[in-house]
Amino acid sequence: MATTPRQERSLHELYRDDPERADALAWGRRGALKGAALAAMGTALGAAIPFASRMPAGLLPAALAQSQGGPQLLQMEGKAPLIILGERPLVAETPENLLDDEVTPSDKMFIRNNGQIPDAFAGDPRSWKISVTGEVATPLELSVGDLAARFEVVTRRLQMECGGNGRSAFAPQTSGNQWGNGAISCAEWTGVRLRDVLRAAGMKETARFTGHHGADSHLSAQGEAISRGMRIAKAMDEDTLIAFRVNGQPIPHINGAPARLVVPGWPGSLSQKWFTRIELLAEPHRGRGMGGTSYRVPVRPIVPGSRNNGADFTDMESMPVRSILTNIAHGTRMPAGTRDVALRGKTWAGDLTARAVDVSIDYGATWQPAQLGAPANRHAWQVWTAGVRLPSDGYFEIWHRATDSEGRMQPHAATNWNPQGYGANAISRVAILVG
Ligand SMILES: Nc1nc2c(c(=O)[nH]1)N[C@H]1C(S)=C(S)[C@@H](COP(=O)(O)O)O[C@H]1N2
Ligand SMILES: [Mo]
Repeated sequence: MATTPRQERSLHELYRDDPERADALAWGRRGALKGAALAAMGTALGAAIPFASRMPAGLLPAALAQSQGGPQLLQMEGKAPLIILGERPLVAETPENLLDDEVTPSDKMFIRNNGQIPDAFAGDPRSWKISVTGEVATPLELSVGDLAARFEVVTRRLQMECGGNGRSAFAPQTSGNQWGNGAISCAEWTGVRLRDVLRAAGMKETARFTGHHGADSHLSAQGEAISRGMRIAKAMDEDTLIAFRVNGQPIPHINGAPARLVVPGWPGSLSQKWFTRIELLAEPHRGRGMGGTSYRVPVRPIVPGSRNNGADFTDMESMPVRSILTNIAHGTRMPAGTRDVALRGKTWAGDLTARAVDVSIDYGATWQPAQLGAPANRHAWQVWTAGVRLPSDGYFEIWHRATDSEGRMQPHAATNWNPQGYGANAISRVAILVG
């Protein structure tokens, strides 16, 4: 196998499109890396691969999975250089190595829009109005100022994670933004509890679901950009907030100012930005982004790549366990002779917590436990740290894998494939090169 750029790319493409054939070509039938393929890969990576004998068959080395040509970076006032995944609507991911702060600064919060970005509210933010309608005794219309005056104002560190986080791990590729693991933040949100507001409106017995509305319209200008809803139990969770400040400051416009819902641990799409109204419903909400295959996952697995109308799917609720490495970027080059490497990252698990994180430098043949911190409060992520010792210079992959409080572990590959790509929480692999 020659090592022209063209051939490196085709190995990359082959792994993506036909991993079995790529495997046969690169590794041979017994799973031993063929000499020529190893040489090709070594050249492509520019280094020896000390643990090559432990590389599982069928696995594209993480370094080759890096996107060609480098990402396009966001240039927006008040925002860090996030990775642009889409321009219309604007979608931008936070690289894992920008998520090293324990509390995510507002400029590093990812951006996910489904429609047009509304104009910034010109009035006093305290005069922004939110209404409560539907299955209530007294429909309410309250300003942000009223909310803050009438109800207890609380501050919590809360996860915000897109339902599609991790989507790029699915094979075959699904529709939707190809997120890595950076559609996550854990900022300090200030607001009132949604449940206090719903109770003040006099919820009826028949109120079993919510429907959320915001001020942004669809790209076509027809209807709302997105309008999702959830079971009433989540609306009554003490951590579900109507937030009007983040990290002690006004919310950035792009993240939903003057007020937004924060529904931590569940798909971010429930956390309505530019929030204007919540309705209480006897039946599941039917807004844009509900039903079919939207934010829904198979109850029984379907054939990857197959068509399905989602009729037997279930709404995605608590997000699955995940971990990120935040102090070393994918593709980092370290000086020759580096042996001890300190690792630091985050882990979270929707409504649950993580009970363990393990790390491996030999493609998962052996694992060692990381030290795991406690969450600052429920629905906040946890910090993990570990130290690994490398045997030599060369190409390594750092794998990290979290286990949730109910014993579920991140799988080796994304599971429960679904057409719109939700719930991919495969083990992450970060490539480093020493020397
Ligand atoms: N009004 C409105 N709210 C919205 C969206 C939107 O497009 N419009 N996107 C949702 C989705 S899919 C996600 S993941 C989160 C992202 O919030 P962020 O852009 O502040 O990170 O907002 C949610 N709330
Ligand atoms: Mo999302």
